[in-house]
Amino acid sequence: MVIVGDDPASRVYVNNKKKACGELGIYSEEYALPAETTEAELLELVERLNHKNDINGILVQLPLPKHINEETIINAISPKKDVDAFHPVNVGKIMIGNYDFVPCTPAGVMELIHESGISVEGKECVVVGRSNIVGKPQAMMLLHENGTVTICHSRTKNLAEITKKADILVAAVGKANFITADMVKEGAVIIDVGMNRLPDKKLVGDVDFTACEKLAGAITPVPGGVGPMTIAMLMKNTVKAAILQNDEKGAYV
Ligand code: L34
Repeated sequence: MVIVGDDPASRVYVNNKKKACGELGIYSEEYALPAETTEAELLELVERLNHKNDINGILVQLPLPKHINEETIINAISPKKDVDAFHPVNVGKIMIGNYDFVPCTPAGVMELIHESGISVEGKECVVVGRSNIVGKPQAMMLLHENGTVTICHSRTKNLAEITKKADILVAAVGKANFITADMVKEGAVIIDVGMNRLPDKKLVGDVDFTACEKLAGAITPVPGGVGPMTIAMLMKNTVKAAILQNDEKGAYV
């Protein structure tokens, strides 16, 4: 795990990831670099980790400081060690539907859906948000399970009209209380990917939980919903990376 700078939210997430590794018996190293770290220095570290034999997975926590180009860094991570599934090679595989690494947050959402006994097939699925980390891969994963998928974003007209049709609604916007009860169909499955810190330090998602809970068929809370699932999926990818890399060396047959 590589963390650059001192964003308090990133600190919490990385600590949670470290803790999960410890609980599962996965060896982990943390590289906490100062905010002034240059892109060249970070690239050098990534390159070193690419070649480090006792490391099977590399995760560079986002966001990075503004002077570092995130795409440049992601492109430098070996696709075989890319446990976030952010490298273009892995993103491409997700698009095709034949992939080694699941994108952690969208996969966590899918796991919640499956574990709740909900089928995606033929459902109206609406994803609000089109980020490379969540919105886009989320839409793909719902599509692979035969959902009818709509992606909404900041330029979408008549947003509420579209979200109101959703059987499965995934909110990944980054704005507290963005999804209100009047935007939701009765009985809908509402999955809240948002992670917003209010001025009073309270952590909330993108969904007005109290109001939407009354309507929803199923709903995820924040905290204690998608966040911990993201970490669980990261652990899954890390184990997979280790198995694949050991396979290559002929250790597993
Ligand atoms: N490279 N950067 C990279 N990979 C990722 O997968 C992430 N993400 C997102 C931000 N940047 C990243 C995460 O890890 C978001 N994210 C993440 C991970 C864990 C939690 C939240 C976001 C989490 O543990 N949430 C807890 C509460 C945490 C708190 O108290 O602040 C929860 O219960 O939702």
